[in-house]
Amino acid sequence: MDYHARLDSLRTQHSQLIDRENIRSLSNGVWTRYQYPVLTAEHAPLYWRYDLNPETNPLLLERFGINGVFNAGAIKIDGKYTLVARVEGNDRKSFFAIAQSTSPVDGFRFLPYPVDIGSLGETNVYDMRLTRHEDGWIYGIFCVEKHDETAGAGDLSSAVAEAGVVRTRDMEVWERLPNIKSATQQRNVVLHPEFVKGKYALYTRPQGGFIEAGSEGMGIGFALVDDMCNAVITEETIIDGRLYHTVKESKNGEGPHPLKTPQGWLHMAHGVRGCAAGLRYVLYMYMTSLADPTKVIASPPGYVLAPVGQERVGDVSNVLFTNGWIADEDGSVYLYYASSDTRMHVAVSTIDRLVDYCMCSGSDGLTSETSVHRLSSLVESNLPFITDQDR
Ligand code: BGC
Ligand code: BMA
Repeated sequence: MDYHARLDSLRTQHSQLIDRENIRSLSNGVWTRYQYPVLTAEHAPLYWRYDLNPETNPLLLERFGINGVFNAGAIKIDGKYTLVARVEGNDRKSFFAIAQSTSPVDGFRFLPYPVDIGSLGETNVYDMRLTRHEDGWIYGIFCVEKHDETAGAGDLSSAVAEAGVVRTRDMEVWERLPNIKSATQQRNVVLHPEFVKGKYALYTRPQGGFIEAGSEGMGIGFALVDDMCNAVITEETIIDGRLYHTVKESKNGEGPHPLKTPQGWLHMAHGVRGCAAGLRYVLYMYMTSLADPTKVIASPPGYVLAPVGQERVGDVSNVLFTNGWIADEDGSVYLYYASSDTRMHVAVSTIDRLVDYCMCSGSDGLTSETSVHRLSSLVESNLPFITDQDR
């Protein structure tokens, strides 16, 4: 195929992908998934992946390969559903790029340039949580990672993770603030949208090592800091701990910032357990009190979403991860979640459904026996409603 024929065909495929209408699919009543991913590597503009000059690229070869588009922060701004995606090149380095649509479920298109947040000497950045704070700024907190210089010679995988911070008012001009200072490594740090006791409040995830939670990594923490321009974590309270034989046995981390409801703050998080296939990441929910955001008031058992179908397979298989959701004016909530470190999906719910799910699903009894009791009492209370068709 010559240059022009190949370019025509690439352009057609790209616009068909972006213009494809999404369709509602699987639902557990709590979340309804949409069938097609909302962002993939193939959504990247052709002018990112190719040098389009026929003189310098006569064979029309890819010059900047995109490995995956995932773990996006989300915000609605000027009526546009806006995702700040983690875009990872074939070279394993990731960066942030903004994709927007006037629809919450399809039509996402990348802005021409990636976000330039500068550098404080890190090797890699990823997983931005966006928070429109009551101080008037939109903050982005993300993970910055670099090699652990104290690692032994030849150990190239020990790394150090910290929380990086940027802020913006318009999603165009970004101001890089100093990384958050903490005695432990940190990933999955999220800014709470309101002041708490007059301070900025952070959800944290202290960890002993880069991968292992270690004795410091007992779960999702909560910390108050005076200043986001020089944030220092001094005291952390673990609000949602890791537990033996649960979906968050190995690790857990806050997803996007919690949503305020009359009944409490609604949280979405990821839980990780180890198994023969490696780490398995699923999504779970909980609620905290409006009066005391460190107090968990609802904690339904297990996950609310886990990888299904094609979601199970990708660059890092068996992973669902989220760091973005949008609560719309009409009470709908759009969850932007990634599967297997490869692509972004959307699922929809409503505030009412999510509160009902959290408040009315009971809690994890932590043993097989309690599961038997919980199920048996459900069957018993269902007896008057069971018809022949159900048997
Ligand atoms: C990867 C992340 C991953 C982390 C821990 C990093 O190097 O970029 O995607 O979450 O390691 O496994
Ligand atoms: C990490 C996260 C994500 C990633 C996940 C699975 O710990 O921070 O970036 O999606 O592992 O690889």
